[in-house]
Amino acid sequence: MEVAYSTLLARKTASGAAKNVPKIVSLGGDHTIVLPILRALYKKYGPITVIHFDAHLDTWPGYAGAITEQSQITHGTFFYLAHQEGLITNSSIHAGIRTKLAGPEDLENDLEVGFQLISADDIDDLGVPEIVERIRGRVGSRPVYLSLDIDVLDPSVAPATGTPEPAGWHARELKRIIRGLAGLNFVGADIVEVSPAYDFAEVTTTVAADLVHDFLSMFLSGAPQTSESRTNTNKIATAKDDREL
Ligand SMILES: [Mn+2]
Repeated sequence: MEVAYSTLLARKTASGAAKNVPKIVSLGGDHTIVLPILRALYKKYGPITVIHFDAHLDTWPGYAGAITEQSQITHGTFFYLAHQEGLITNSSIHAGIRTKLAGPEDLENDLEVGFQLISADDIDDLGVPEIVERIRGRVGSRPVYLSLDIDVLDPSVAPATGTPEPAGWHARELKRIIRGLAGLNFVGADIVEVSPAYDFAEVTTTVAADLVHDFLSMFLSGAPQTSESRTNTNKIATAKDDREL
């Protein structure tokens, strides 16, 4: 994964300008792929800031039952390992978290790894605009990698995943938050933990593909969504309502 990612990063973009580094969107699969991706991005950009959408922290320092060095590397530990290797900054942020904790030490460790935390319930208490502002304020203009575990969505919206957690976000809420992140200094993105074998009527794969479309639109547009463009969107919606009335 690391060699493949580094190889693609070294290629020119479609525009051909050497200074334009390709932005790669990876589809998975096990979330562990983020560790080699971060190793490759680090070589290009230095320490990376991460925006992480997930039900779980993925910052565990270890794994009960992991008895070899290799078995420590899992989809629950890769961010801890990335921190140990110095690949990520301490300005990262999780969103959509609603995991069961082993104890307060899980959160203490999470802070140590460099993450701030927005919980799934914050969608009700803070709302979409405040969540967007917190994420934008946290990462600033740093090179940022977007990692989206499909289990951030409620299992009724995205059932085909390995560790489903009830009471997650709806696709509409997640899409609004992601659109609000346009204009940040993204260096790559992924959508992971989609398991088509467990899907029903392609519900999960449809929403996953739709989110990837949003990533690509965001990468290509580059422009932040301003309050003016939000107002314009509202105007379009209002005009449509008037027509329907
Ligand atoms: Mn995950």
